[in-house]
Formats: sequence, C-alpha cells, structure tokens
Amino acid sequence: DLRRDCYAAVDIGASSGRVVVGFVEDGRIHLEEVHRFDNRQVRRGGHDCWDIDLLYGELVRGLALCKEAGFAPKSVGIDTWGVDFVLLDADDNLVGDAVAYRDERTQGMFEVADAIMSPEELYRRTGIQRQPFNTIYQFLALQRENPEQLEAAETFLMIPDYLGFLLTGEKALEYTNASTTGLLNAETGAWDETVLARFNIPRRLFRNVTMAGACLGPVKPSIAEKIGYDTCVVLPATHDTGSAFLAVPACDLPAVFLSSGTWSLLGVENRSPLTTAAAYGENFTNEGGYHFRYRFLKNIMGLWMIQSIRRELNGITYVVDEKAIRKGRLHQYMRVEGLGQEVGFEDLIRAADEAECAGVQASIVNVNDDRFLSPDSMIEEILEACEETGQAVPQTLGELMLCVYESLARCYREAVEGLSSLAGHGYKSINIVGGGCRDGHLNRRTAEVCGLPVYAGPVEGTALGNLAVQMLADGVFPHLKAVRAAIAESFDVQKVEP
Ligand code: LFR
Repeated sequence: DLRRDCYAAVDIGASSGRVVVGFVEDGRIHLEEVHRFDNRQVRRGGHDCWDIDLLYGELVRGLALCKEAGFAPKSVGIDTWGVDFVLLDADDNLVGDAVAYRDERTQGMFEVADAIMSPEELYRRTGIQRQPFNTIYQFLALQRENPEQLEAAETFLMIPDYLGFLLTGEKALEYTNASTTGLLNAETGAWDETVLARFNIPRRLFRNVTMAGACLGPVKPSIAEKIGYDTCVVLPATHDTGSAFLAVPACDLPAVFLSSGTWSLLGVENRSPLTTAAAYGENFTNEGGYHFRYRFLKNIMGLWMIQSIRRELNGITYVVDEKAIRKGRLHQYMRVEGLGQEVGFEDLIRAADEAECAGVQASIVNVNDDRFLSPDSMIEEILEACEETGQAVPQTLGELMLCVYESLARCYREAVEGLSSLAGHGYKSINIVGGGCRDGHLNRRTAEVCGLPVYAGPVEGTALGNLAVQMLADGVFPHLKAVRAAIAESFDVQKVEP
C-alpha cells in the first residue's frame, strides 16, 4: 500500500543532495529521508563543472527509492544552489558544460562589467550583492571565452529548472532562483531589459519567470515507469536559500535568519527591496522570495571552510580532476593526537572545544575574502592570512578550527550590526536552520560573539521549505504563517543562550 498524500523534496546543495518525503499527520509535519548522495565538481574543458548527469541519475534514483519506502508522492519539488545554469540549443541539447560558480572563469569580470554600468546602478536595478560568481559575470566570461556557445543557445535554464525539464519536458524559469542571476529587476521581478541590453546578453534566451507554487507539469511516462508511480513537478522556491528561509520558525521577533550550509546566509525577510546606497555599501542582497517577500541577506563563507579543511585532511580534493583524484596532501595536522583514519566533523569540533578550554587566543581572518572561495589548500590559505596580518599562525588543528569559528562568528556579528543599522532597530534572536545548526561549537560562538540567543533547527530547513510550498500549492495549509506554525510545532528547536 503506497502512501499518496505526501510530497517529495529534492534538495541539492554544493556538497550533497537528498530526497526527503514529507506529509502531515495530526497537524504535524513528518519527514523521511529516502536518499542522500554526494555532490562534487568535475574538471571539464579547463573548468570546474557540475556533473549534471550524475545529479539527475541520483534524483531519479531517489524518486524510485520513495516507492521502496512506501511513498508515491503527489508532487516533487527541486531546489539547488543559485546562480548556475545551462544553455540549450534549438533541439534542447546542452550547449557547453554546467560550469560551477567557484570556477575561476569570472576573474577580472568586475572590471569588464564596471566599464559597462557602474556597480551602484546595477545594484539599484537588480538589488543583488556583488559576488564574482553571479550569473551576470558568468555571462561576461562566456562572451569572452565561448561566444559560439551563446550563438548556438536558444534557452537559458538554471540548474533546478533544467532538472525539472528532464523530468517533465517542460521549461520554466522559477523566480526566486532567477533573482540570483543579477539580471532581474528588483522592483518588477521581471528581466531587466536595460541590464540585458547593456551587457549584450541575448534576450531570446530568457522566458518570463514563473512564481513558486506553480505546477511545471506531470513527469514523462518514461520517468513514471522508471520510478514506479505517476507524479508531477511543482516549483518550490527553487533557490535553496529561498526554501530555507521559508522554513524558519522565527522566535523572539524581530529575528535574524541564518541558513547554515556550505554558505552561511544571514539576513531578514522584507516586504520590499532595499537598494539604497547604504545597503549597497554593506553589500546586502535582495533575493526574490516566495509570495512577494525579499531575502535581504549577506553571503558569508560558511561551512565551506570547515568542509574544505576536512576534505583536505582526508586527502580528498573537492574538484575531481581526471588526472589527480585524491591528490590531496597529507598535512602535518594529520598527526594531531586522537584523530582517527577518517576525519569527521565531530573531530574538528572537538579540536576547537579543546583549544578553547586550553584558553587559546584565536587568530582572526576575513572569511569573506575571495581568497577563500576556491583555494588550492584551505588550510594553507588560512595560515597565510594569519601570517600576513601579523597574527599567531595556528600550530594545531584546534588552533586552526578556533580561528575559523571565531572568524565566522565575528563576521555574523558584523552582518547583524549592518542589518540593525540599515533597519534602524536591533534584533532579538538568531534563528539557524540547515545542516550547520548541528554544530554546537558554532552555535555557542555565534550566541556569545553576537550577544543574542540562538535558536538552532530544524536541520532539514531547505527540504522543509521546499515541501512547504508544495503543501501550500495543494491546499494542505491556507498560508505561509500556518505552515511556519506547523513547523514550530513539529520540530525540535534548541535554544542557546549567549
Ligand atoms: C547556498 C547558495 C547561496 C548562493 C550560493 C551560490 O547554497 O544558494 O544562496 O549565493 O549558494 O549559488
């Protein structure tokens, strides 16, 4: 007997993906994770790219596993990280690769862009923070390196749009993720014609955006056969951060939201975009949200630094290089006592706890320096940054981790201060959702450094937000407020006092 009154969230982040089934029983939301898989970049044509075929394979496998777990979801929603895209030709075949946002191709593109339109004007129009990986800069890189790809292309789809297209044969550009391109007008939510024209980005590639909650279409018969049931694809907030913010059961208002994963996305939800000179100066973004909300937030380097340290200690490189898989160096930090064969996150947290107990004074790095976006060695990059600023260079894993945690927490504090000064009022709490809210050390540092109580949970924030929109679309809940209340009822949220 397959359960039908349930929904599947496919949530793919830069480091892992999962398929989670959600349903409501006795007014509570229940989740069951049916599939989890790694995501990594591959080196293709001289660039770091996403392995889209692999991700699609895992997605379909996850949907098939739903059935094995006793579910035949009514609908499926897909969310991923933002900014990245594919181009399709007139026959809907891929043109070029799905280049990953950390790839170096956008280096130097700020200068190119600034000569076309001042960054202040671009911000006034789009409301999107300046980040080297924004889609607009990827387009400028493509114009230089592969103009023939732009000529051959007929369709621009973002990663979740493309995965949805593979399932249904239907094309749509969902609004929340489209806003991360830096090509939408912040006020109207439509493609900014002036930006497209001035940057010479072909208008024909872009169809009108579709709002989250819309139905993309039924899955193709061949897919239904493969997964063992009929279902349709509903568009959630396909930008993972958009989904994550939906799932925040905010306590102690006004509250700051923090989606904690590969990135730490720290901000608030606004009813209108804030594109003033002051907001530009603080480099806060106005990403499009569900139902006329704006995510006013800042990207902070986040767990990426910790994930990279761990991978490095385990001798694994993030980008799978055809020639040099597992070429990672064995580092002196491997010799730290008590570390097992494979370094886990708990080892890193313990090392930081111990250094803290020993009274180590943390060195501080600017975590948002672009040098940490994609360094060859995260460990060496951090050590170098400490050295260059005349601070103590971490000698042990504990000192290194303490440096990362303290630096992250201070960056959170600066962002909260920035939010307060822009809003003209303070905030009463920080609400953290996503995998990072399991990191007890980070929660504690955050509460202490920011001087605010931290509410940690739910862990599966992004998948929950994805499911929330599907449930709203199906009439399970009347409005977002009701879903958030149900989320608060259904999941443990841990309070950490400063
Ligand atoms: C988080 C995220 C951020 C976006 C970054 C790159 O996973 O989606 O919101 O700035 O990835 O797309």
